[in-house]
Amino acid sequence: MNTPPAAGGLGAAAAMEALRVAVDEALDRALPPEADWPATIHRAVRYSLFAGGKRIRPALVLAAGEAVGGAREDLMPLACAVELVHTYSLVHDDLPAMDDDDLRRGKPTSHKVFGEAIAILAGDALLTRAFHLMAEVPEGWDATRVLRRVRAAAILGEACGTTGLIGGQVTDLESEGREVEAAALERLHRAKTGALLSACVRGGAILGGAGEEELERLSGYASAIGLAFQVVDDVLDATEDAEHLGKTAGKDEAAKKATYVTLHGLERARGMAAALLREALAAVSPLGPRGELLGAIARLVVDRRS
Ligand code: GRG
Repeated sequence: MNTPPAAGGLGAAAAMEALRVAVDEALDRALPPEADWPATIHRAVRYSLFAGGKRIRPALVLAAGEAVGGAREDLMPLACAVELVHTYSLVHDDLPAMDDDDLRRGKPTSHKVFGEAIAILAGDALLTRAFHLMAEVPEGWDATRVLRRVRAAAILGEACGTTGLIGGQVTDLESEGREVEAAALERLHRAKTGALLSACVRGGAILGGAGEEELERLSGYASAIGLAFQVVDDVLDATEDAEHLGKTAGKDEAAKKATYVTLHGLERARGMAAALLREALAAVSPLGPRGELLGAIARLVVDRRS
């Protein structure tokens, strides 16, 4: 895509990889071992969680929190919680009653491997563990740290709810086979995809102790990448194959779904993604070097191929 040149290059890639490893280790510690009773559900939860996601959402939590001076220890529970929530949404979205998909993260979907009932319960378990984890406040924390944790949990809860993920999904289901206007499509995606991405950035910033001005700046960044993420997803669905995507390709066209590509055409959709990237980069540029990782993640969102 026609995006501004990257700064940070290999340094940013190495930083992202280090975040991914740290998050995977924390997720592993946060979940019961596979063999623990009842083993089937622990296997199903771990199967989807460790199937190879890009970990963009946890990276956003850590990058936003550290940009405003937060400590990794304070940020990691939310970083894990957002990945647990995201994985739950993928497992449920793939169910026969929703998108009915066979492939996710390059592997057979949860219901194909474990059956529908266990896949539903695995999604429920992932969502429940996310908020359980947020509530596990260590002894001895002062009121400020506890309050920040509660605020971040509330932001995550709102993003999961009827005006966020769930609302977006309901609107998506109701839009199938209908004409959708550009404004309605944007609203749908700001809820379905943008709300969780925004909760990652804003929640991370709050945990890191951001002031009002920093929070507003980071919210602008979050809003731009939230929408860019979905525009790029639509472009990828129209242009990439299943091998690259790790999920079924061309589903939008097959389902006659309104997307940024069907509404605006491929080139304009690519142009929109590039403009949103510029907006995101402009929002974090006053943070200087502290905002570099956020800039790198915005590039990753727009330049990704899966
Ligand atoms: C509550 C069932 C339910 C659904 C909520 C978020 C959502 C709605 C459904 C998930 C499926 C979907 C198509 C979401 C749109 C956002 C998107 C493209 C998700 C894929 O995110 P990536 O690319 O995936 O970050 P990885 O596998 O890398 O983590």
